[in-house]
Amino acid sequence: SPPKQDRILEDDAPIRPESGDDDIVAEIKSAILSKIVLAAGKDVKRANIHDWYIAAALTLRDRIVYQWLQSDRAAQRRGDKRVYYLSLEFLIGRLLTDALTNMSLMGPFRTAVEDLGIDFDALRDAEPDAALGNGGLGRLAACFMESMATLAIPARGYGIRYEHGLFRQIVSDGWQEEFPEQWLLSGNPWEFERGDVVFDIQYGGHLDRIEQTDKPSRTLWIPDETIQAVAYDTPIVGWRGHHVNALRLWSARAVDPMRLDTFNNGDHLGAMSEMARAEAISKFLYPSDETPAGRALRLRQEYFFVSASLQDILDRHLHSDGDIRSLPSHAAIQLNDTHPSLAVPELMRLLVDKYQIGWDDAWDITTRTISYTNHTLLPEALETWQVELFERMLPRHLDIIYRINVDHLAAAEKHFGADARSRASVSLIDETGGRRVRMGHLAFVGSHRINGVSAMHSELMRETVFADLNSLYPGRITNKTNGITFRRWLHQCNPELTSLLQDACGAAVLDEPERLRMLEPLSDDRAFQQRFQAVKRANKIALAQTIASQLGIVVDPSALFDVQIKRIHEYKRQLLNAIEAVALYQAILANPEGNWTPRIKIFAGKAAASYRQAKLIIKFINDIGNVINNDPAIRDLLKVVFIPNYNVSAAEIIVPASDLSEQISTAGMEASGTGNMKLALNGAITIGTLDGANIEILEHVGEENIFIFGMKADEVVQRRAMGLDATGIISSSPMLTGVIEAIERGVFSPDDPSRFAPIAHALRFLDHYLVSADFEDYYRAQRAVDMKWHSPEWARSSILNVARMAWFSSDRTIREYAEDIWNIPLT
Ligand code: B1H
Repeated sequence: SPPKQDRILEDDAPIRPESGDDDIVAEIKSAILSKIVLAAGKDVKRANIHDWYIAAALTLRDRIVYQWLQSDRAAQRRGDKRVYYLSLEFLIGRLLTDALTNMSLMGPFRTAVEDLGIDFDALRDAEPDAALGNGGLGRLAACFMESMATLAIPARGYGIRYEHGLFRQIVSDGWQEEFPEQWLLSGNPWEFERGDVVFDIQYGGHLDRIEQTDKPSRTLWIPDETIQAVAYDTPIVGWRGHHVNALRLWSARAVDPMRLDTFNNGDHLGAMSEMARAEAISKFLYPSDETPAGRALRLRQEYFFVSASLQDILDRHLHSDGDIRSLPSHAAIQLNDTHPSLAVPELMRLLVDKYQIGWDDAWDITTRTISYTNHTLLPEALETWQVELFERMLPRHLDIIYRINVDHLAAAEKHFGADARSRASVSLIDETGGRRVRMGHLAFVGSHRINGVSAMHSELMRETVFADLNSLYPGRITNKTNGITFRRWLHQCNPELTSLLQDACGAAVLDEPERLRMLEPLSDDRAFQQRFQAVKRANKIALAQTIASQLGIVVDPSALFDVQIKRIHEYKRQLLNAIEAVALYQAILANPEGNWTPRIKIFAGKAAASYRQAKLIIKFINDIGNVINNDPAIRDLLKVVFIPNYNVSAAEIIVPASDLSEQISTAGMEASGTGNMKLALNGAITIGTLDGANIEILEHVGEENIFIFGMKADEVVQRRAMGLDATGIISSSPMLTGVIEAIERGVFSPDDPSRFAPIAHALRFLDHYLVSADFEDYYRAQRAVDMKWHSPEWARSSILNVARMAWFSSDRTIREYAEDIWNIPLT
């Protein structure tokens, strides 16, 4: 019976009305049917698969909402400290299966849906991916949101509700083409539009100084443009459904047309273009991974979501506490890379200009509240903004940054003395070649903790990009090695393996991943190995079917599935993998009777639309595939497959079906990697360099259970110092010579023999990523892979990888953030 009307507003009134129906399947069925009729306004007889998906999602959402409000009420009552995770990217993928597993409702929903005569898998596939991110950085934010909910940390994610997520990749004649992505086209059943949570965001204009007698002068910002941010909330359910947090995404819109002068002046067309300019802010995710776009619209996006989020955080804090100064005890703001660095001057602006707090107190509040995660040290990836652009768009913020810099440089002068080089290197303004605001420095100075994402990366932060800042503020840099949520990357994507693990380690393995250790004694057990391999084989058959239906290529599930899935980037060295395929192809042709290991090389990943060399590498992979796959002399010993439109949902199919995980970045360049963790957790053995979290994977799985090759980070630095020419290396490697000459002869591009000249040229003369330099050692490691594949050692190592990956759970990562950065006690 529903709660009585007079109790409904009381504090301890139940949130969820009691249901009299015990038969949960029947209840779900009838709820889904009424959603089709009442929410979609459709006759059940006319409903299509998408309608059924929406109805199922809304039915599930109803149940989540009760948990959600309960979680919020409890945190409110306890006065808990909250985490605010600011990120321009949340690469969530689909939510239905995620929410179903975490609500422990997968079984009943599947039954209910199939009882209604609907194919559950088709219904699940009707959900579009929420692709609001580029790659690892965005996916990490999604894993963290799930882990924070699982650990019942009161947290909120803040980002942008992009109308178009990451572009859809179509491969046409081997070339990547980009098409707009339309995830919102048929409605989004997960979100709640908060028409009452709207903030003004202002840009441009000028500053007025107000001199005050016996008080410091005040600065007034008179902006010349106002737009609005509207909140949309999506619930994020933790494991077992105990706790639910919100992801709050902002959508941009023009202010009420009544407030537009242009409209009132009768300039309706002008008003329209003003509205379009406002709405442009949340239209597109910038598709550049690692290389900041550097466009004015990007800076507008950054300020838009930072300002809306901070206004929201301060409103909420004041509402519940009443004292703005207690912010650091109630809020931890985590900046996901430098993209939200404007949080530092924006928080200062709100505290000083709006709440009239003195500068020094405001600075203390700011630095105790904010912390920053760095995700890359690549020089081209470090975000900076031209001072002129900054000043035009955000004059007050530039003014505040200058003021922060004054105190900061004074401290630097005290610390470094007359050393001008050190002072210039820590300044928030880069003065070398046009003045630019350094967003990484800004985030560093405004934070009490700065973290890297793997042990090696954090160490390189201390030694390279942030060396001087580290000496000025020692102890601020800490390491938080990335993790992945096991709910999505094991339980949901690999249910067969999960039930085998439950058999072997007990059902509690779902809650305590450390129990995976119990697999160790089973790793030599022939019967267990066979069950383990049967699961892998079933997953490979499923992937083979996807490949056959998408690409018309037949692959043998008993071949070794060799997988490289990630954004296409020169430093990730898909090219090294591809030229190894060419070398292998030539070796098989030269010795057809050799004892070759049948291999399927599987590639997937998107290239930034403007990244020419990366797009050429995609074409190269497709073209060598065309030649190799269709050469009868190869007799299916080697195939090269490029799966288009890599996204979270594709990963969920590929990861469980992989035997070999390619993690072959140039040492020192991949901050962490997280795909490496997903693949190892699902039993793929890594072939990799000593880079990022590969090093920690090696430490956990042991050197007999991973294939390590290539130059180490310090050797890379030394080698580059000797020049980028690889002529000597190539002449001492007949195999590499053969590969490059075949590329140059147009063996893989007979219709356009010079197509891959830029690739051959880079291999010969511009070996910045050490593809040529590492080739021989990589080829050697790959032959060790072949050897092991034919022995029982493969199954053993594969099982031991699963057994030893528990530490890479993002629950562990989040616990470390909570303890060392957020100061949030965990029960
Ligand atoms: C990572 C990025 C990134 N590092 C700029 N940096 C972007 C930088 O749109 N932009 O301007 C977008 C993304 N992404 C990745 O973060 C690292 O390369 C991985 O090694 C790491 O695992 C991941 C998560 O920490």
